[in-house]
Amino acid sequence: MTTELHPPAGRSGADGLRELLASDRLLRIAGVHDALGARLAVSAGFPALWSSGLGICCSRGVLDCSTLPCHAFADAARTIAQAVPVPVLADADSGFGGAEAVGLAVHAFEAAGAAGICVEDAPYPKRNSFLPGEHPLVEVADFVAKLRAALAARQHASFVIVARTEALIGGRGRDEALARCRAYADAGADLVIPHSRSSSVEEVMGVARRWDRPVPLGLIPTTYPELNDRYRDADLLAFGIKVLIYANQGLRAAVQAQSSAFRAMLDGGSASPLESHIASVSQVVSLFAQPIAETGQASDHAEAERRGEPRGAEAALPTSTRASS
Ligand code: SPV
Ligand code: MG
Repeated sequence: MTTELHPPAGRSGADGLRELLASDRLLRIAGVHDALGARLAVSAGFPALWSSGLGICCSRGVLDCSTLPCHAFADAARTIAQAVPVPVLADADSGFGGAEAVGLAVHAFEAAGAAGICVEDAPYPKRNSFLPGEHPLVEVADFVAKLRAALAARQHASFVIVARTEALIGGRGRDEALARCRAYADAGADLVIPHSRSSSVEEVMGVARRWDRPVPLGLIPTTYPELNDRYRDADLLAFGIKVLIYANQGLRAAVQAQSSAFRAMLDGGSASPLESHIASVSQVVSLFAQPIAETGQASDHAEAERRGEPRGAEAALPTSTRASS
């Protein structure tokens, strides 16, 4: 266990994210929207975080439809980045406007300490990908112009620009999703995400199987959680898939746990049956009693990830029972 008080320069910023992207391991990123979620995810072993637009909006009681301004997303990313010594990839929706607005967003997120942003090819204002109804897209040339503006606005060349296409969400099919991924990779995106809300993993894999660019692909397996039951890490890497973003599983776990707890207390007229199922106050307080790097957990996990060693709970398993990768 390391005794360092602070992560080495670069590990938690854009250089750190680039280092993780360059490793030959699949990078798993957890979605969070505040410092508490960030601490929990990093303590569990996640080497990088996604600051989730959906989570940020839910935590403020608004719909994930460009309801909040860029600075609210950047402030949330700053809070998350300051809480943990790992890189934060910030959800920047559809860029908060046109090409000029996305340039300003890059400045805001860089200043907030994010390692990079993800911009999607929905128009502004956007609508959360899981809302029913129409999901229009901006023209490819317009989104490429936006991406170029984002790339040109960076103060540091290592700041990561991720392009996400909503083509599958909008029902445009795999051919268009693939064409858009190619156009965004060719325009200079560091990572390209074909987003899907199909319950079948085959929708995105139909795109990934035809991937023919050196730029890595990322997936957000929200509606197709069986991805890792169907494909080993090594298989995903062979298709060019380098990143999995578990964008909202933490949020959904919290919703479920809190709803059950609140109901149980009122139904039973007592908090007593809950006690053995919930964290103690001292556990909660101790989460923030010292910088997380002091515990060595986050940096140990990130280090293990880089060295290709097992992470988190997996490290506690006998070698023979660990998932192959
Ligand atoms: C988010 O976390 O806000 C995302 C991912 O964009 S999702 O909600 O799954 O579309
Ligand atoms: Mg989002």
